[in-house]
Amino acid sequence: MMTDTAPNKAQTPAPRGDLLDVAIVGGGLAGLYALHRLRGMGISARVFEAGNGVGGTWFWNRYPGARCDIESLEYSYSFSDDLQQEWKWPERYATQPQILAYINHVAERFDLMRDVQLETRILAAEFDRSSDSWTLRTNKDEVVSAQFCIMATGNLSTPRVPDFKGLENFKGKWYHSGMWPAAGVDFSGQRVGVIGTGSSGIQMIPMIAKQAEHLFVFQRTPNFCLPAQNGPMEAEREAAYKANYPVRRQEARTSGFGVSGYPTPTQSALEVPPEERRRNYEELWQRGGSIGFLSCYNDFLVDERANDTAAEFVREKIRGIVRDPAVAEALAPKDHPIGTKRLCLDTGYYEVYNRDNVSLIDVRNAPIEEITERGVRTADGEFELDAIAFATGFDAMTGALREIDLRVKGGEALADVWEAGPRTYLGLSVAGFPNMFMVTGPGSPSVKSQMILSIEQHVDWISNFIDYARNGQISRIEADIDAQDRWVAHVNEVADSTLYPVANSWYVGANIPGKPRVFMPYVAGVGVYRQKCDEVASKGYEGFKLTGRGG
Ligand code: N01
Repeated sequence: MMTDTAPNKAQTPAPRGDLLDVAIVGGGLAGLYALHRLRGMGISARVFEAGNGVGGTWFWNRYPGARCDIESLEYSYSFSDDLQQEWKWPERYATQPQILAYINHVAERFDLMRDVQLETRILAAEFDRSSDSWTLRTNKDEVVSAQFCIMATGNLSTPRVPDFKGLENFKGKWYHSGMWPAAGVDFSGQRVGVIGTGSSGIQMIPMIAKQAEHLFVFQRTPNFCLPAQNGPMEAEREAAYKANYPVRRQEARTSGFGVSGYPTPTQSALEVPPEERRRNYEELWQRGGSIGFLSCYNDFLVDERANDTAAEFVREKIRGIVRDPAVAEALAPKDHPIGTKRLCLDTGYYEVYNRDNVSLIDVRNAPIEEITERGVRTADGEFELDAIAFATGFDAMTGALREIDLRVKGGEALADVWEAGPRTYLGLSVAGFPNMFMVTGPGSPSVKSQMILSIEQHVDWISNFIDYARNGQISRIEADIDAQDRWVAHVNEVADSTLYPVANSWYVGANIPGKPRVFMPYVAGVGVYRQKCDEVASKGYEGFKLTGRGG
């Protein structure tokens, strides 16, 4: 772990000529920490961010109800003890505005903004083997050169509106969860349609229902939701955490999902008497959050029979909450094992269907045929709407990278190399793309972990390499294709030993028509993964080809 570093008021390290040491693409949690870490090492680095503010996911996803599904005492940076001691989270689970305020505070506290270039989208990046450097081109036709490129472009940063016929004809207003207007939207007195019932839909639906005259929820696939049991931060809880932070953070780093307080389970759900198992699930339900369920039994995510004990518990809860039995049944997921799609955390989600102004519309059996001038037409008829909120997800994990024309001079673009799905070494690097690192790329725990912990791990690993390169006069690092092939095979083998690939989730790209079905995250756990990355580094960056200056 890096030690605490005061804001570096000293000079930004000067680039060598016009050449930056590192160009960082993306000004979210990953890009900002990378900048802080590298600058503290005397490396010249600059962040290029498309938005007009920093924050990444938490800058763009401003829909009503947006909130993190990991407790904030965990979902926060650990690199600065002063920061984690000083910052006060008002609730157990922070809202989007609270997290954005935290990120802006970090940017200010560590004096980061002077090296962040806002409203600058990187459109292309080309590596030249003769100079071992990248040339990046921005949307403003600027050209930037850097020895290394860190892609801190996020896993869920390419919002996707399905290709519905007729959207351009809609006379009302439409929005997407991932591109929500900063000024907010007032739905009072309106007939609103929400399309999509993943994490974003589930969070916005109860909020919009309170405002709208009528809310129509267009559901294709129901998801499992667990209650957050959110509430104001309890003083004792906060104090206990803060007193114990070093132990907590270390425990998280060696855990499965990157969250402390959930030891690796040793018991099978099938070994436990049904009443005891039920009591356990009930306790987890009352405690709130999803990590408890995901870590309760060792076969929860590997054995369908074990998994179904929890799935049925949640389905019963839904039947108990939703008064109309037909609606309850439509909301009860039966097509995938619980936890194999992102478990949603809700506040009042199922209860919302007891309101008179909310209707659940099944678009599995009667799909959306077109968006009309007046609303949404499904196979069952037309629903007149004043506004549509798309909560239809993202081109996850690969979308942002594939949108940039990334290539080695004279070579194939990354988008083409990944035509059949992403292939990486450790989720950090791609064979054939030297001096480029990804933060939480496909093939790393990424979205199956507490993201900030995984971001810090990757940034620290990359920064340590850059230091190693500087000291060892290394000008180029490139993943070995064989090492990459072995890593991809290992990632697949681990995934195939679980139930994850069974579900049609965005983890396998199933939400994007035509996207190759490849399970993208590494699910052996963050502790195991960290060990593997550390081993690679300690063996002189095994699996990478390093080239010295002039070599
Ligand atoms: O997106 P999703 P999301 N017709 O892809 C439906 C993170 N996140 O933005 O399942 C009709 O999960 C689609 O239906 P189906 C979190 O990691 C975190 O909600 O494909 N429906 C699905 O219901 C999360 O997993 C937080 O059948 C269509 C929905 O749209 C990830 O972001 C909050 C459709 C998309 O769900 C993505 O979540 C929010 C069509 N043509 C997000 N196309 C927290 O921290 C798609 N759908 C709490």
